[in-house]
Amino acid sequence: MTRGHLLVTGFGPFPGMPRNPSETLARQVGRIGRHGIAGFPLRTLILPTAYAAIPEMLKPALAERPAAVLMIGVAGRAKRVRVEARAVNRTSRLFPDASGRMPAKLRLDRDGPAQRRATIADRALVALRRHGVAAIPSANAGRYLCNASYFRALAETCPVLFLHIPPAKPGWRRRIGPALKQRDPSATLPRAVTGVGRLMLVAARRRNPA
Ligand code: PCA
Repeated sequence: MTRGHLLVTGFGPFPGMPRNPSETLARQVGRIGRHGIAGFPLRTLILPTAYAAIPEMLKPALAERPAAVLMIGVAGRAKRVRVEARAVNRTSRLFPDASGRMPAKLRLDRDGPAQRRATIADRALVALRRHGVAAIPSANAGRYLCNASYFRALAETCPVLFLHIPPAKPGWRRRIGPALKQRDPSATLPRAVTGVGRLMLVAARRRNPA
């Protein structure tokens, strides 16, 4: 039996977002963790922003039994990194996906619960802030692909968390002391998110000692 891995997901472009910074960030985290994090290997998956990607790509990736799943998406109007505490069993028929399709139904899963909650959001918020990122808690991941993917991933028993990032960089930086200021600011967010991955893996190991 494998001990699992950290699955880090980002999204590709979608209408109104020709370049998705969540893809860049997921790849940066992948590079930082290329030799493993907390003894676990890391896998990066960039999902097309399309409803079909959930059964075709996310579901098979979850079937590989990751030890933890860290998901990243962009929120067009966010000024801060948002730690998403839950996903709802809802979608919207207002916004077509990257393939021009709308979801078939307003409920994501006919037999699923109204919402699914993350167990690790509070700790992740603390870790991000400690790394110099002005993150805020959120209970609304939207009604689009991020919420839909998160809702599916939260059906797994391992730690799962979704981070929404702002499209532009400056907003996520905290007002920080001189020591942190000396660091390369563009490295702050990838390092902080890698730190969240680490704490998820530690939590996974505690839940499920090998
Ligand atoms: N953001 C969108 C989908 C893909 C992404 O990066 C969302 O918030 O649903």
